[in-house]
Amino acid sequence: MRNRPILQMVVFVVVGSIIGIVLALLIPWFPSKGSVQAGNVRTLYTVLLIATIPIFVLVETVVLFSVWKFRMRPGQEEMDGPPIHGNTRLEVVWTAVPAILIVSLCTYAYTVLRSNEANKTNAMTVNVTTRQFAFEFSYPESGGKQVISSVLYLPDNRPVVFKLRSLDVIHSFFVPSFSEKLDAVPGITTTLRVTPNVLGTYPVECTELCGAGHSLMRTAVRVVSPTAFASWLRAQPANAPPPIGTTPPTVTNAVPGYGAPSPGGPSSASSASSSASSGSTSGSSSSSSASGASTSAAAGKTVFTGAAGCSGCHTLAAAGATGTVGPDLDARLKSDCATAASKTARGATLQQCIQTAITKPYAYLPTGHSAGIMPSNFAQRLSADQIQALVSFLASAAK
Ligand code: HEC
Ligand SMILES: [Cu+2]
Repeated sequence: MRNRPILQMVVFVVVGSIIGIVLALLIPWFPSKGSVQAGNVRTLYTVLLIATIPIFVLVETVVLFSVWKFRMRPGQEEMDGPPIHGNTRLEVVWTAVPAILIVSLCTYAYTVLRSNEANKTNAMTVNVTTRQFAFEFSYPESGGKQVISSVLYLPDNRPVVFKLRSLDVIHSFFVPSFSEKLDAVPGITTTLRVTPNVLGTYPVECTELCGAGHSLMRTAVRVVSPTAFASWLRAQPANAPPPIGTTPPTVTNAVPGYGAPSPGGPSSASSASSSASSGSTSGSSSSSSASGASTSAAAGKTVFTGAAGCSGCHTLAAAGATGTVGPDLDARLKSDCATAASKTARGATLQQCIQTAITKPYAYLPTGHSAGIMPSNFAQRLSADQIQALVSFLASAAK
């Protein structure tokens, strides 16, 4: 009866594995399923659970059995264990079996990854622009108009290619129900592919600690029928102002890595401009023409209406700008700059005031406006000449 303990262990392992697998499959590990990719990931996890639980139960059973069976009994304190050298057959088995298991699980996981990341035909591109602390979605394929939304709308059963960009720090775009997640990294464009296949509304979260407002960086994705999506897209205003708190799309043209790669390097924001048209002059050409005061003001208008995105947020008749996010520069710039508090914080002359307002926007906050909305990095993003041109342009345009 030398084999009795082994038999008992085998029974124990089989029964324990079955109970363990049933329990593990009963646990709802994942949020509701919303995409083709999520289905693949879920199947992968089920296979992993079924493969790993018996191994766990086997190892623990042998460990506990040995601890119990070979424990030291009274009177054995001085005794040594039996001199065992090894067991070649056992060693071959416990090396080969795990090796085969790991190689096959890795191969399977790799095929799932490949299929989830595969290029699908008929895919729709959606640009995801992240910044502290919001997501902005824009739809380049919306019939020639610029559609921007703070809620992500997607048609059911259509592959989507997300192009992720960041305007400031690293963020991470995560829709738990899609089982897909990717970082948005300043300076580069990252690509994520998802095919939503269940109608519904799911949370979108930033999963990279990106600053004080990180926990608020959330929005929703609404997967709707293709016809509902088409009519939503049609109903969106063309060239609408961006959702409050997000940077207008024209600004993103000046962000390195945004849009089509441009040979002129990060600061040349000439490509990928849709609404800005000729306005998005590259840094070099506008600065070379900015010599005299009047040409400088003209260059300033170009910067104002172009890639810097000023006109998306400010109203200014001289530039044909009608933005309403920031102060109306026609109505307020002169009087705001004339207040004592502004003179202290931004400098006494109108020129100094404008210069400071552009390079250190929150040094003084005009009544009714708060910090954190006007981008604070124009001093780095624009050349000194471009800022000078903006200052002359605004000083001459302010009424
Ligand atoms: C995302 C929206 C946004 C963009 C883009 C933007 N601004 Fe502003 N701007 C604001 C807000 C909000 C304020 C008021 C609060 C503050 O000063 O930060 C402001 C304030 C100003 C002021 C001071 C106005 C006053 O009445 O005191 C000036 C001047 C100004 N912006 C110029 C510009 C220029 C030039 C650009 C482009 C290079 C620009 N802004 C881009 C939102 C924006
Ligand atoms: Cu974030």
